[in-house]
Amino acid sequence: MIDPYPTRLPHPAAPIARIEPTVWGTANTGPLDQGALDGYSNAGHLLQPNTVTGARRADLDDELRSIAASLDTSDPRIIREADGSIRSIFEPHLISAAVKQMTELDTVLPVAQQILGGEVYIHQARINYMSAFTSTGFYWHSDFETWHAEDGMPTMRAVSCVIALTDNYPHNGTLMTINGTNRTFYPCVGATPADNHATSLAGQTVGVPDQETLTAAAKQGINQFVGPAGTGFWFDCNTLHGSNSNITPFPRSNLFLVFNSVDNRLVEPFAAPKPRPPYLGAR
Ligand code: 6CS
Ligand code: FE
Repeated sequence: MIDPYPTRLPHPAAPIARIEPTVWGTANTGPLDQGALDGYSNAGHLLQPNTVTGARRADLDDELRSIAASLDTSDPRIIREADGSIRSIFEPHLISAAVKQMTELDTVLPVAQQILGGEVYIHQARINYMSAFTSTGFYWHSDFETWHAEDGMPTMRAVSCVIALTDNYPHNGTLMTINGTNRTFYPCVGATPADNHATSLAGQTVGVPDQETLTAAAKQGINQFVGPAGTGFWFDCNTLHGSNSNITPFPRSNLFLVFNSVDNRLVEPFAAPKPRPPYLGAR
């Protein structure tokens, strides 16, 4: 298969204009109206208040603690900060029935199907805990760049649905996206080390855009995901995003559900020695 988005190169390469649409469906194939679809296509993200409400929203806090407690401390799906606190847990939808139900809400699954233009499956799911006081952020990156290089995701036909599990403020490690970056692929320099995910999930150094690229891209504006627990936030697989550290007393825990089109199934990695484990890229 010809690689449309070469990355992890030995030398810098020019940005590549996105080949595929950002929105694959239409206004009459799901709950989002034309304005919402156009906004998502232009900005690369879309805020959806009240994605999880009522009783389901109320028991989210309990779920956060019970998921962590239900795993063996050496479970590879638990990613820890340097101080040992939990940074992320992968596959929460296979661990918790409450999280599994969120993947099927009317405010979630039909939106993913509409954006991706058909049947979808969960490529990856995780809870980023962004604990109080000492949690560290995520440097700027495109998820698709990693999923293409390390998981073998062929094209840009995937979307992340973020559900705030705690209140997201501007000051507690908020998720930031750079407007419009869904429409440009930024090749990165540096080959993928073997078993890169053993370190990349606690601090990504490979597959990050250079500062010249970020300076130019940021001129389009940096958006912060802010909202109470239960708020939803959709962003395209290729949208550049990152988050600051959280030194406040308020944890910023978010559930990330990554939907991939069934017509975009993973093949061999485009720039890595071998595929990553299924809890990072479902096969
Ligand atoms: O490597 C990955 O798949 C993960 N890394 C980041 C920083 N975002 C997407 C995903 O969780
Ligand atoms: Fe990411």
